[in-house]
Amino acid sequence: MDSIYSRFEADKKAGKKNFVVLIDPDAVKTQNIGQVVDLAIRAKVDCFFMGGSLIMNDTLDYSISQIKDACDVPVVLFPGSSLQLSYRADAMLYLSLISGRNPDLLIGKHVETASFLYSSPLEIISTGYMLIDGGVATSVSYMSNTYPIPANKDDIAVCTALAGSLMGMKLIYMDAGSGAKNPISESMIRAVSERLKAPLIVGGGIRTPEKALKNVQAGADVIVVGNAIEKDPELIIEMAAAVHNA
Ligand code: 1GP
Repeated sequence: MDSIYSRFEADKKAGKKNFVVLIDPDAVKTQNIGQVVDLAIRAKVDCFFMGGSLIMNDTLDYSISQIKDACDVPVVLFPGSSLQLSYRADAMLYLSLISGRNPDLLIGKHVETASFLYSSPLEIISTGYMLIDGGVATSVSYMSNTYPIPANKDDIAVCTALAGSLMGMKLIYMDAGSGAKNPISESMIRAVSERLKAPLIVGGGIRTPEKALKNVQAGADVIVVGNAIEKDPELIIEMAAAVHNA
């Protein structure tokens, strides 16, 4: 199997856009995960991301197994903390919170987990994670003890993404945070994507296929949606079509 990263990279070169469904492991027991997986297969969803800013239950392995038993769609850990580790996943976004100035999330947690991850079977994908102000205080901002980049400061977003790339991060993930009131503007996505060579992931507060389409037209390579799909799983079909047909 191609690595997840090489797929993102090849798809970016080919102009093919990816659609990712974010699953909160806490929600898997309450949500109808069978329905989500069926819809994801029909919609040809490219990946599942799995994680959350704060997980209340020890259901990560269980949640990943539910998906892996039902389909071949890759599962990528999107960890909100170093407790969110499971070898049942295919890969892990190795996140550095480069929009923030919390040293723990720039190097501290990485040192703590390095020995486990270095010899793990997971594909570890170095990812510059940028939190962008989405109009409300988000769990990720509170839990990470960092300020997001102001929503109208495209220049700061561009320089942060380029700095992450120069430091060797393979992916850049711009996130307004789960349930953001305002998703990231097309202007900011365009400004970053025009300069950045690495694949650009965009998420946070995307509620409609129209916004997903505008984001990929502005240069996002990968669109991530969690909340809206949790509320209405049928949206997967239209969202994925909007992204894939862009
Ligand atoms: C959050 O980017 C993801 O980290 C998805 O956000 O849940 O608002 O879609 P939503």
